[in-house]
Amino acid sequence: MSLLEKFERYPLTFGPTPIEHLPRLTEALGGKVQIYAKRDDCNSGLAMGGNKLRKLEYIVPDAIKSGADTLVSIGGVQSNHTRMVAATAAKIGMKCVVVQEKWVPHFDAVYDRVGNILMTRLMGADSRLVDDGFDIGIRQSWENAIQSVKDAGGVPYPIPAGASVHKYGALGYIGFAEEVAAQEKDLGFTFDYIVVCVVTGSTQAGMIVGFAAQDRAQSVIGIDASGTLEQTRAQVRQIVDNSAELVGLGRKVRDDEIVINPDYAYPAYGVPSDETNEAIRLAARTEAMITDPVYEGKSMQGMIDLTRKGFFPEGSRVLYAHLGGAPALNGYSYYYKEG
Ligand code: 5PA
Repeated sequence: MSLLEKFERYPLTFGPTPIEHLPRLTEALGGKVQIYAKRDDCNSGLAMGGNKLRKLEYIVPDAIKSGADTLVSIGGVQSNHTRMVAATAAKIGMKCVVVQEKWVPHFDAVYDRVGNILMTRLMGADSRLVDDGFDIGIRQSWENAIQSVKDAGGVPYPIPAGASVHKYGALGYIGFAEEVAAQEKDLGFTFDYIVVCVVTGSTQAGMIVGFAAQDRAQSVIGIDASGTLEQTRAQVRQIVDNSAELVGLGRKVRDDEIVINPDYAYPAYGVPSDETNEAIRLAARTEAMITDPVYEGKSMQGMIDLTRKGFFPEGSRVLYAHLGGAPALNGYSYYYKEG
């Protein structure tokens, strides 16, 4: 039985996302560990999709019920999340205000004109650039934006960074775990590990709760891309606890079931290392699978490095959760001018 039965879902995605084998990447990494990807990056027709839509599907019914007319959220200049909130607002006929903070010390000339922010503006969102730096917590700039909607006579519906500390923020990725289990039945095998990028936390937290119900939460390997490990870990812990309670998991998730690897977040949030860029190139050249320098490139780097190091025992099947994010590449064109 699904843990999500009692929750309303407003469809924004195509439905279950495909799982595909990545034979050329598998081969390039030595062939001893079979690499697969679950393509949440291809999950919707709304503005190129991605992980936030899975989360937002469980938030929209509450937003509609609240009588709000404006979704208000926050992220960095090249936030995928704010793009997805803008897309959702357009789709459900609400207005949208998004605060875009300077989370990344990055100076490509068109960084604030292309990719995510371009699409966000195109979909009619009121995108407000502010100077504050990176922080996954609750932000004054977001609270000011919520107040500004009220001052103008509107009814805001607040969605925190990455939709993570929202009460329903992790439900979508509890659904992901159930979806994987159903797909495994058809495939005739189970995955030994799931690799996922973690920053604001509700993607991995949802997976942990969902896979805890299948007693295999510790097979979810979070690859930190925040560079603020303690804060991210504490936020994952809190979302896991709240969500486990909300869905009636029936037990407390143990600390050892929350696995976050900090080794690939360097040099900083939003800045790719040479190794990140090599990982992005390898996935692109073997599988035409496009990953970004902020999130998925780092989890790709982590998966590649862990495979090469022998972290996954021979014969393991590893599922890379591809959460989207490719539009941000446009803001990083200087890195890839020669491929
Ligand atoms: C993001 C997040 P969580 O924030 O749920 O941990 O997910 C990390 C993540 N992959 C992984 C992609 C493509 C992401 O966009 N993005 C944020 C954004 O503002 O876009 C919330 C930070």
